[in-house]
Amino acid sequence: DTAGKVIKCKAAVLWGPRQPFKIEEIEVAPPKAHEVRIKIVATGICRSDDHVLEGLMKDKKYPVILGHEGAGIVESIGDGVTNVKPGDKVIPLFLPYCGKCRGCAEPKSNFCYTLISFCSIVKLTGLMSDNTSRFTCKGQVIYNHINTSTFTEYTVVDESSVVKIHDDAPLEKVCLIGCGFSTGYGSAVNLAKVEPGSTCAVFGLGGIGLSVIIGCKIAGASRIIAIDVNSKKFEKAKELGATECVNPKDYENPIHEVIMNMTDGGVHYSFECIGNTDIMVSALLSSHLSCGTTVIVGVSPSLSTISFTPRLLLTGRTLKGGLFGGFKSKESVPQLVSDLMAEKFKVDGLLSHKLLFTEINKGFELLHKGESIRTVLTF
Ligand code: CND
Ligand code: ZN
Ligand code: ZN
Repeated sequence: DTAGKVIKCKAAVLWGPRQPFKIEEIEVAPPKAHEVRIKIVATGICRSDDHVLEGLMKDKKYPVILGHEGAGIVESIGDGVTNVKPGDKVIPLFLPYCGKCRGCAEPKSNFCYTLISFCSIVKLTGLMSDNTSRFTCKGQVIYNHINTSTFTEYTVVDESSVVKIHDDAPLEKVCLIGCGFSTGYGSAVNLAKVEPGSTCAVFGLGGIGLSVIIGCKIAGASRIIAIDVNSKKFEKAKELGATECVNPKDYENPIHEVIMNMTDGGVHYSFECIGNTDIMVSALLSSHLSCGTTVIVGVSPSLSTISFTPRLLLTGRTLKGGLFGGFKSKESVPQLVSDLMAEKFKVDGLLSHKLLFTEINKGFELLHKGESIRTVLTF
């Protein structure tokens, strides 16, 4: 029985930006009050992890254990934890849900204010709510990543950042509900509220963009235009519901002009799923000038800004964004897992590679080469 004891295990530690992950032996302290220690069973690799690897998040603290798209089994719980127990299958929630704050209380909001203490949009602490870490390696404190840190055999999270899922859930698949699938799918159905017969344009065909396509299709969109500079992504996009695929490199005029021409004046819904500020403006310019809605899903580098004339909005356009596809995480994740098990949707099309956790650097190499959609690491 490991409850109450320090666990020594393997973790992929990132000692600094633009370095390979090192598989290290780390110590994971027992969970304190209102915390949960989880044995991770599977984790996906999301581009947000790569943004930290590339050093784009300027206030990020290193060394750090990344990963926020995992699934596992509760090993032990701290005092006062009531929503999960040892042995439960769980998904860590990078977007917490405390159920008490102004954000959680608002029916239309999914932003839990707890996130601000862990990692507000401007300040990433990398620590637990008591301002300490549960991870050490070679005597050094290791920071966590948005209170999930799934690139480790064991992690500790706040009880607001974990939820129990179905006992029979296939963890190697449902880990994608921890970020990629839910973020993309929810961006279409919750944030944009795509309607039957509408036209959509999806910029960026990674795990997030392809999940937006799944959402647009389920919502009944009649045209789904998939855009990527990597044509290798088109086959999968079509398989999942894209009706047309466009590579901006094949055109001389700017991509928004191409989309405007294709759609006689713009799409109803456009989605930026890259994290590129120029493409955020392109997505806005591709939307219908009066009834178009643009959703920013991609995470831009921490200090970047966008500029465009506000007149683009005066004609009636809507510009919005959101985390985790607008889902209230703790309420929605168990339902999404059950829906997946009932085959209301599939995530198999997103799963391109499966590797051992210790092959994590290979997983990131596949992402950099544009060869993978989602690589799932197993332990
Ligand atoms: P991934 O890198 O797999 O996909 C991005 C795609 O965009 C790739 O296929 C690229 O080829 C393509 N691309 C790159 N540049 C261009 C360009 N100029 N024009 C057209 N296509 C281009 O990334 P992902 O799907 O894992 O993540 C996408 C973004 O979503 C990324 O910024 C990530 O950090 C963000 C995100 C947001 C949230 C949220 O809650 N809002 C959660 N997780 C990730
Ligand atoms: Zn993510
Ligand atoms: Zn809250």
